[in-house]
Amino acid sequence: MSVEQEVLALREQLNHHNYCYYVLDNPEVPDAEYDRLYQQLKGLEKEHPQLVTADSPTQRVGGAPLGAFKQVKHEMPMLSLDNAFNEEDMQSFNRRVVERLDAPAGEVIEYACEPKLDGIAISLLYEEGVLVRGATRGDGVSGEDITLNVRTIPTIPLKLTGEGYPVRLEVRGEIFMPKQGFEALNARMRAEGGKPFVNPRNAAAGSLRQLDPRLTAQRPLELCSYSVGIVEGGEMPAKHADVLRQLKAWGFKLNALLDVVEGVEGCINYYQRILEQRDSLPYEIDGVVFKVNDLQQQKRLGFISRAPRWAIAHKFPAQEEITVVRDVEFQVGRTGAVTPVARLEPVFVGGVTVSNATLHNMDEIARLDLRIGDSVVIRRAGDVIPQVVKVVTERRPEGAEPVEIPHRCPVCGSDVERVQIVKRTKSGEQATEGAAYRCVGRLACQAQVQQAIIHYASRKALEIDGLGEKIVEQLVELKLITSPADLYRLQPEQLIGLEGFAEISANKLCESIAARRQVSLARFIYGLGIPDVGEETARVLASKLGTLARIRVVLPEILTWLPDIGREVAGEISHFFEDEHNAKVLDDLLAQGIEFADEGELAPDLAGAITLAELIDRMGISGVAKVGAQRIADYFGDLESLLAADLQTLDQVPKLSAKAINGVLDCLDDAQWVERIRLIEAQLLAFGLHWSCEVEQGEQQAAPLEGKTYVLTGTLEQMARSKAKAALQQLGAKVSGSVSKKTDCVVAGPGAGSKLAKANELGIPVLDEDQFIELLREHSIDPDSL
Ligand code: D41
Repeated sequence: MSVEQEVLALREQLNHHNYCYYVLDNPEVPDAEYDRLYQQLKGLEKEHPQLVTADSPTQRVGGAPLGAFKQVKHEMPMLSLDNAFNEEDMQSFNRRVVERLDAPAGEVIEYACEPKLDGIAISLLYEEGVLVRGATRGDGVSGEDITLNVRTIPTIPLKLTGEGYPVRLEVRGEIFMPKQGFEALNARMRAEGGKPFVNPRNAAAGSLRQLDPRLTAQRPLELCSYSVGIVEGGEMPAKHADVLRQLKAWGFKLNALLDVVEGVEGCINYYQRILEQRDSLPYEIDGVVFKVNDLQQQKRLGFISRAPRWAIAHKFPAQEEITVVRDVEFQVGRTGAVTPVARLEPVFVGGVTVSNATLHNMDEIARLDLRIGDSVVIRRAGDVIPQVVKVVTERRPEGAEPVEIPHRCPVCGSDVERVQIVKRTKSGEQATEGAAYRCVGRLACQAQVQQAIIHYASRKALEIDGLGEKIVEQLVELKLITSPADLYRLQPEQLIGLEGFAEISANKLCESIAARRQVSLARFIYGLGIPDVGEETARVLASKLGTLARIRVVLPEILTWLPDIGREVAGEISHFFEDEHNAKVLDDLLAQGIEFADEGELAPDLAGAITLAELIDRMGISGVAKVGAQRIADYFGDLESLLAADLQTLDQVPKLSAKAINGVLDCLDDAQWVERIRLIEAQLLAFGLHWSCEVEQGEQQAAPLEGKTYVLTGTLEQMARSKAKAALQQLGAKVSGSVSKKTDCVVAGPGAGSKLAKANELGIPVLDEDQFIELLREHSIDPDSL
């Protein structure tokens, strides 16, 4: 096969796999196979640059960044869509269609139905099946040339597949960003200190407007085609839905919700069906579009001004509306977090009337530049809490007051303190998420007591039947309870007479509280309301550590061994249990007879996962990451040997960088650090764990020197030190860099110094080189073969 043929064959395969992946949602080969073919093609194209064509799958991202987009005039104007907002509008649309077509009485019109994606309308021009131009719809008459950007979108074919496509074909569609990609993009923007996008539509628009196509390529964009414009030198099907299906055969993704219905009833039915699915769809839609399916009929209907008479968009209730912020108030949560809430002029958005919206924290207010009296855009998508997405600064009234954090808690009057929220990214560096404020009032703060008890009694925690928010509010208000432990002391007489309580209901509540003295450890931990500890983390703590006693004392470093517990969460957990007030409440709860049905041992997988290398990795030694930690652990074998290390011994750790050696030495000099690591080891021992577990996992179980620790010192004359070490390891011995009580034997060559002296001092057996070689021979190792 010639190189040309090979290149063509690779392109054909890659295009085929792309089609299976993006259009059919059914990949034929694993990603690795695709990557292999792709790299192969890239390699050939590099060797033979004359064979590179614009429609090659390798050429999606290319071209120098532009200075500005060129204007392009659409050969056929891109029409706009009329809107219907209710059933009545739909009925009159249908009536107009029927009358214009002069359809015989009783004949129903066939409509194609599509979701109306919330994105950016574009035009794609294909000549001889090759994408030659992509442009925005603009005002429908002319738009911007965004060819380089649309080429980066994987669901847009650079070359049409199959056959029978017209010589010139213009495909029109909507470019959108799926919800998941949008959330991920915004998370990335926030982490990088950038301004997040208000909604997926703005994110799609912003991504397409990048002058550097390499930036567009990093954005999760997709295309959904909805019609064709220019068709020259070829035929298209006679029905709209079939046109879209034909486009699928040529390489465009077909929306799975496309349907064909009979008459306006069918349309109204479709509208309801899609509305119900709206929140669960992976992309945002703002309505559905109905089109007369028969293209012949479409032609007869024509259009008025810019909109076709044969199509209409039936809009869903808006998810964004404008309203006015009357005030900003501060709420106090169960952990004392003081968070701002916007009190709004009531507004109907996303299907409900909204009068409050969360503002998260003070940084969010600063980012929005929100003042009291401002007009704001409120967004309520799906079931999420309404958000303030932006301030309409143009409508700001004169003298609008900025929002200030109160110095005193609005509930209890205690001081409000500022705490920095620090989030760690995957790569380990810290990103400041912003400033949070906390009321220091604790027990004195009714809001905190109340929220803590509501949480304790809630369904996912202790699940105390009949103890709802309203009742807790009353009990706290009347000072009948000030902590979850007080619940168990409540007497029916205290309840009788409270709103909604008579004798029977009072007895019943006390009984259901008493019945919850027996609880699973996980529910109880969750119920404590430790910041950042949700159900899943509570389950992990309970199942891995087994007992409340261990959970109460576990060191944060050890917590980070547990799945999904990072340093912040570990810190929150330790902080919670160290707190005196929390300790009192906890003791009180236990004194009230709380019992755990399921306390047990430390999880065996946790015991197996804890290694010296991982401990070293967690000790924050500068210059030492995972690999370095492993090397240090392999060399020293136990903590005592590491703590006894000096520059000389560290220098012998294979491949340990100078920076890492210095980092270790600094730590060894730091009494606090040494104390900390000893404390951790002591706790691990108390939990019944020891480093020996990492050796037991090895394969050398039957090895003759298993469990023995050897130290090599001085110069060996008959073999290299590395070979001596390898031989010992082969026999199952650990080779350590320093002599301690745990050393079993020292091999000393000429020039041995302090280590030999120490061995003699501790009474440890010492072998010279000849005796060492004898030992190897005894165990069938030929020193000459090493
Ligand atoms: O999903 C959409 N946003 C969508 C937009 C759609 N499914 N169909 C559409 N059909 C048309 C006509 C009937 C004019 C071919 C459209 C649009 N137009 C459209 N999008 C933006 C302006 C017009």
